[in-house]
Amino acid sequence: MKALLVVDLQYDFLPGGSLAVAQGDEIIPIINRIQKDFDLVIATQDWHPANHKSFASQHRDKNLFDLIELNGIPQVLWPDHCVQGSRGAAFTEEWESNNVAAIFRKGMNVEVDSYSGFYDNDHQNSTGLLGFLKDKNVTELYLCGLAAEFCVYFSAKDSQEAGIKTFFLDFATKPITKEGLDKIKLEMSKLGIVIVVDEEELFFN
Ligand code: VGL
Ligand code: ZN
Repeated sequence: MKALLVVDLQYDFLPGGSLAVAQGDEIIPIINRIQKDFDLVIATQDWHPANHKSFASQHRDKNLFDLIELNGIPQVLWPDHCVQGSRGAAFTEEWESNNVAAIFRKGMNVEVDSYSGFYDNDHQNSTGLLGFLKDKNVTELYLCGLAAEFCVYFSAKDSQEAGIKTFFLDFATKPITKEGLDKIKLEMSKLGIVIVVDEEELFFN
């Protein structure tokens, strides 16, 4: 089974959102088009309590995008985003998401961030995504969505490390920074993750 994992296609990561990824909206029509070619479409949703400790607003004397240590692990301090139940946390209505079979929410523990759709950043808590993929006999996972070098990358890494053949859909993701994207592409190549540059390459590799 080939599954498409659509990562965090939420208003806060799109232009106008609190943690907007530049040109993030350009991938929506691409995802709408390619998702029809998969046996299964699933999604992740960043879903934070309002007092989540990844928010700079929860720390005195800290600035946006400062790098701190949170319970022993490196943490970038983000603007408040994807607060549970807020409009910013909702999936964009431009995404045709009716055929999404399951949604895995993450980042719900105030003490630890969760970039990957599989585990919290400390790898202690699982979302159940891996068990779901195994139950569905998914052998190939294709990843798209936002942001490329955070939630898409860490999800791809966990997928590949779990023994699933993993594909990073470069044409259906956008990064927060180009430097960040270049760095993770190198990491992914080392891990054996396939980087699919063009839509035309899908299912020809
Ligand atoms: C993300 C930063 C914080 C993402 C989520 O979806 O890539 N990035 N929370
Ligand atoms: Zn987040």
